[in-house]
Parts: sequence; structure tokens; C-alpha cells
Amino acid sequence: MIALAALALAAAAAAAPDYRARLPEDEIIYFLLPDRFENGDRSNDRGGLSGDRLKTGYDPTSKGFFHGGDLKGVAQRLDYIQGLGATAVWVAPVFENKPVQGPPGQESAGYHGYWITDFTRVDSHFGTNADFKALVDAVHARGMKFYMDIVVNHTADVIRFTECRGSCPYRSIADYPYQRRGGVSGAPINPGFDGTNFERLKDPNYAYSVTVPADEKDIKRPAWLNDPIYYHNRGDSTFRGESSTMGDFVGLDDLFTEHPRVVSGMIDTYCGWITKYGVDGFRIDTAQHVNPELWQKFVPAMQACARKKGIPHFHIFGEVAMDDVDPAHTAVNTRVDKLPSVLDFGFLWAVRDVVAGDHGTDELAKLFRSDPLYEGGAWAALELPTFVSNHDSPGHLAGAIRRAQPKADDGEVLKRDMLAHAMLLTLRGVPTIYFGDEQGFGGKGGDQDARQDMFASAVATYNEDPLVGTSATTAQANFNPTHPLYREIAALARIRTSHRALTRGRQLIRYAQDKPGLFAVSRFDPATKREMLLLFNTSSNPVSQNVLVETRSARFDTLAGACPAAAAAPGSVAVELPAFGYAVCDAR
Ligand SMILES: [Ca+2]
Ligand SMILES: [Ca+2]
Ligand SMILES: [Ca+2]
Repeated sequence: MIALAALALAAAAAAAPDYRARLPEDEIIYFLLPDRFENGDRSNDRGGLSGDRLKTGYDPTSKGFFHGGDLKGVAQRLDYIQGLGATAVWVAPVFENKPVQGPPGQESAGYHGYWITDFTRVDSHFGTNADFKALVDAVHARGMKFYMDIVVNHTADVIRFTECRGSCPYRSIADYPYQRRGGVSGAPINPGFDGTNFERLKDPNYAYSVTVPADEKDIKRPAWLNDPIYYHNRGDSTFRGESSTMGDFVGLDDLFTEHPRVVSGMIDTYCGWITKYGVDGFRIDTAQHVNPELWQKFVPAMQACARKKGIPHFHIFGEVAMDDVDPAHTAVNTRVDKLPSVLDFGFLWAVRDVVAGDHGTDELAKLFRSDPLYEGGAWAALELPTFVSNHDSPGHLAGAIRRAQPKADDGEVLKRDMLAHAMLLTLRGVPTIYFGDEQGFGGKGGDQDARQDMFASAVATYNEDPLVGTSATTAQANFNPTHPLYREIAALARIRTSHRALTRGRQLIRYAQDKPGLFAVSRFDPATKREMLLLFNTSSNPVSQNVLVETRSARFDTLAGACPAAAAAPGSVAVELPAFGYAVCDAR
């Protein structure tokens, strides 16, 4: 049996295209939370813990607790993921988390993966390190890539301060300098420490009195993480000024990422995952809450580690979250921090404004006009993972459309949703599909509300929320390859991955306006210079107008929608689109 399985795996690997040769912009990413995707092993639902949900973290009826999904479940559903056209999987953090945290009455669980205690081990709710290896190998055997989600900014909330309970206000360096205990008039400590000579930093009690509960003194791995000297210990971030990088993210212990021991420790830990498992990239959580100097060292170290493992195009993209269209904000982290790429939050909000809301299509033009701000210029923008929903956004895209267009019927919501996905899958950037979008999931609000189960859910507020494009609800499993969104995304994904103009092509805005209507873009195959004309109508009325193209683009093949067969005159095509329609037109 084992020999047969190994033979089958070897055959699949031989058949798989050489995924290592692909560039980051060649991929289509599928992003999922393992707890919410598929339950492949009922025996690990409680993570090997016993007791009530406050001990095990398991409560499938609550949106803030573990639901039972795991890595074996992801491995069982790779046909579904690959069938959608995805070429890479981004899995939310798999590391061992503190199962439950939060003040009494407000507890929730580490089902999302961002409260890590052990950076060397897979969370026991998700399986084992062997399950992780099996999953990564199975993904690779299909010619797909595996992107890990990593955290460097913080660990789980273990450190407490005796001066406060629950929320602890941020205490600045000016008010609580390192060389005094508890404020400027306090007793001298850490003599000579200037913020850089860390051998002189001996006492972590400058801002607060630091304490760790006795039963949690040794729960972090690697073991150096248990020493409070490696944390900022200044209280909760206000996400402004100095606290943005030195404050605790809602109590999560903020690592002293300026400290050389922290830098080398994180480099060793994450290089270990690359070396052991051959993963193909990292999504970096809370990247803007870490000092740029850490990334300037960490990124080249990861790239070197990957090259040594035979991974030439290791992708690294940071989460630089923002709640409006401000590409200058995200671009800074590629310029100063030297992050190779960042999640394109500007794209998320621009598409939602233009397709869910009623903003003019020039909002998209304005976003793309800023592409040269990124380190490496507009070519670097090709590697930005783009998305229309994620696990922190206010609902899936379908939910956002419903809220923005309360009078729209299900058919219009579906059309708008498909239009947004057509933009995602044809415009510049790396399309990143958030699990459940392809099944018409909605969502009533942010984070916990946007993390619905793909397997049959027991969460009442998920199950009462109608899905788009189907009469199903989240009370049943929703791995339906005939859902209209799944089919549309799959068709567009195949168009994208079979045309270099759409993966690697420079992008030129042809037309945009200050109200809903036409958005027209050309992209160019970098080798042949052949033009691909992309047409989107964000308006509820049909569009009929002439659009500028290259004079050499005389005839067009229709890849999606309906394209003009030929130019009306050299350099001009007559475009007709129905309400919320789109077209992908391959010039020849
Ligand atoms: Ca399970
Ligand atoms: Ca803490
Ligand atoms: Ca920080």
C-alpha cells in the first residue's frame, strides 16, 4: 500500500508543471482558515485537551471558538481548490496557539492562528507536523505552491502588568524611559542602555511591572521567548505614533524586534520551516507593527534560506492593513522596510467602492496610477496580492454588495460579485481568492462574521445569512463546483493562467470616468507585445462607446463576455457591454 501510494505521488509529481520556475505573479492564490475549511479528523477537534470550551477552545456553535477544521481536511479538498483554478494555497497560521484568552466573559479561542505560543509546532487542533508535511507535499505533487502565514510581531497574550487589568494604556518612551523604573522620577535601572546596546538592557520593568502567570512561565517555544526582556512591555498600541510598532496588539505580547536575539531567533525559526518543508512563500501578519530594520534583515535571510533549499522565487508579502484607498501607505513598507510585496488593501477598497458602491471607475484608475510608488515601480505592483474579501474585511464581497445596494435583487448582487471577481482575475496583481467567496458567502460584519465554515456550520448567525447564487446555507457543506461563482472564477482563472499578458503584462488604463460606467484597460504580453483588452461596466445601464486600442490591434478573439470582432478604424474599437457586464478580448 505504502509503495503504491509513493508511486502514485511520484507519478503526480512527474506530471505536475515545474511550479518552482513560476514567478509570484503567475499564481492564483486561495486563502483559507484551516479551522473553518474541512474537518478531516474528528479526533483532534479538542486539540487533545479536556474540559469545557474555555479549556479546549472547541465550540462549533460559537463564531469565536474552534470548529474542528484541520490540515487533513485541507488535504482532502485539494481537488476542489485546484478545480477553482488556484495554483497556490495560503493557509492561515498553523502554529500552536494559546487555546483561549481574553478577560472573563469575553474569552475567545485561537482558531485563527494568530496567538502563537509554540512557533515550532503545528497546533494540535489542526493536526501534527507530519500532517503539515503531508499537506505541503500533496500541494506540491499537484504543481501548486504553499504559502505559510507567519507572525513576527507578537506572541500569545501571556505577559501581564501588575498596574492594570485587561486594557493597559500605552506608556511612551518619553514618559517611561528605559533607564528609570516606572517613570522619569523612578529608580535608575538599565544603566547606559540607549535603545541599541542591548547587552545593557537587563530589567523589563521600565514602563510597567512585568509578570507572567506561574503556569505559563514556560509555555512558549523556542524557549528564549519565555524571557520578558525580549518584549516591549509598554501596554496596548493605539496604532498611532511610537505605539504602532512598540505597543501590544490588544494585549498580545509585542516582541522587542529591535533586539538582536529576537531578530536571530525569528530568522532561525522561520528558516527552519522553509528548510524542513520547502514552503514557497510567507504572508507576514501585522508587518507594519514591526520596526523596518527587522524586515531589512529578515527578508534577505528568508530569501537566502529559500535559495539554499532550491526555491528561487520565494514570495514574501506583508499585511499592511488600512481601511481606505491609500497606496502611498502600503508602498512605504516596500520602500523603507524592503518587504518584497504587500497585500493590496487599496485594491480591496477601490473594488468595493466601485463595484459594490457607486463610486466612479476613476477610483481604480487613481489606484493603478500610484503603482510606480512601490519599490521596483509598476513592475513590482504585478506581485501585489490583490483581493476583494479577507478574514478581517467587513464580510465577504457578497455581504458588502448587499449592504451597499439594499434594493438589489439576488441576480444583481451575483452580477456585481462576478464583475468584481473578473477585475480580480484579470487586472494586475496576484489574485487572492478568500475561501467562501466562490460559494456566495455574505457575512454580517468584520472578522469573526467573515470566517464562515465551508463544512456544515453550527453557528446560528452564519446559517441565517442567505448566500448569493444558491438556495444553500452554511448549515450544509458548500464545496459545490457548480455554484455560478465557482464556475465563473474557474473560467476566468484558466483564461488568466494561459495568457502571459494577464499574469506578467504591463497595464495601461484606456478609459475611466467619475461615475459608474466603463473601465477599460489594456495589458501587454511582455514577449509578443500582443494586446489584451479588458472591459468592465460598473453601471446598471448598458455601455456603448468607442475605446482606444493599439493601431496594430485589428481583430479580437473573445475570451470572456462579448468582444468586437474587429477594430472600427485603426486604433479604435466600438464597445458594447450589458449592465454589470465585462469582456476579455485578445487582440491579433
Ligand atoms: Ca478536526
Ligand atoms: Ca500581554
Ligand atoms: Ca510591534
